[in-house]
Amino acid sequence: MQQILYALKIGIVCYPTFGGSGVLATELGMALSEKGHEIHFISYQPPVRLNFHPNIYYHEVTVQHYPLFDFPPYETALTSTLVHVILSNNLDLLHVHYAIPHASAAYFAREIIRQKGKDIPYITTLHGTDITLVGKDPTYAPVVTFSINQSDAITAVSQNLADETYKNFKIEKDIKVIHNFVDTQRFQQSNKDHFKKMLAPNGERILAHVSNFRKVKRVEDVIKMFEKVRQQLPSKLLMIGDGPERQNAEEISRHLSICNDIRFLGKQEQMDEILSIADLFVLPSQYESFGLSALEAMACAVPVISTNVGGLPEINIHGDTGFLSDVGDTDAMAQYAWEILKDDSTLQAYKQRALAQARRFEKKDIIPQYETLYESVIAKYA
Ligand code: GMT
Repeated sequence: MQQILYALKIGIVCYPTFGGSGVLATELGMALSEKGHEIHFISYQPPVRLNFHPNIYYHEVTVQHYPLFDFPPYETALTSTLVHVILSNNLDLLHVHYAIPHASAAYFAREIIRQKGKDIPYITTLHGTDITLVGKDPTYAPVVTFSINQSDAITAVSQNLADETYKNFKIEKDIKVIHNFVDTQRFQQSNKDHFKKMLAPNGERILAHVSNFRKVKRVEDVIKMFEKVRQQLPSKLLMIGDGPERQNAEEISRHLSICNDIRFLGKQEQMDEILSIADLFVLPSQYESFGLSALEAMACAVPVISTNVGGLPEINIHGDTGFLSDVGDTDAMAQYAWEILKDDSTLQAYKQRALAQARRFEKKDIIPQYETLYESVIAKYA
């Protein structure tokens, strides 16, 4: 990747778990560190995808427990950690991913630091449920609105999410759309034929789903559409990830007597290897601000069947890289799966187009957009 003119010291606040916002924040931090920036991750656990790099630091937020606290004050602990990290490392900028509670903690930290005679801007990147599900709930909305508006810059991971934010909150600033990205060097199709033969010994097609198995992902629909697909085509399904809906999905697959063709793999780190053996990726979500998992699948040359909601139409092109269907329409999803999987030459064409589309969201093209934004925000404080 192209090297930079001057290195910044950037604090990145994110969730450390398998959720898309944490994954994106971690990939961004690692890419920036490779370009020479000094990156300080601040979270309550090391982010799952975080690898060692000399330019990367990790600061853990520790919450003190006390018998009075039914709800330990994470936001206060995070704010205090931010103050310590900013001052002791002389950070130039904070970049928080997922508004709740990171944007309000950043706001509070900025104000505390200001009292000490130092200025530090913060940028908030909106990821999805911080706006569409959780953020607009009256329990959180006033604080979310205030802390987004106070940000020195706001970004959203898709045009749809920017539009939803304007619709649901009184936003007084410009929201810059910076799409999520994929590292096509790491996420690429590799030869894993030996795995494929073990999982699909008779040449069955392999479908895959990756998520955190929350309600919004509608994992039940993956099982329902798969039941229809396997009536037309010998096929297997890989269910990757874990979350509240996993048990329900397993029960449905037993009830439909198709559990022998479905593997629940739990949380996995070598996603590129698993995606390398997939023929089709299925993402039937109720809402998806972007669908990073679908983009990673496309980078491994896997076409996608997704719903037509949120930012999904910005990455999955109907009839080209896969298909879009209405939420819950598992008949249409199964029909579209047949369209893609019916013969090898059709499948190959979809695979090539999915890969070409993923290359439009290349890491090396998106990272400079963040760097330009950082520089413009810091320049305002100079
Ligand atoms: O619910 C999730 O999928 C996790 C969530 C998160 O913030 O951790 O993901 C959101 O951010 C991802 C990265 O920007 C997007 O790719 C996902 O589409 C988005 N999820 C939703 O909007 C439901």
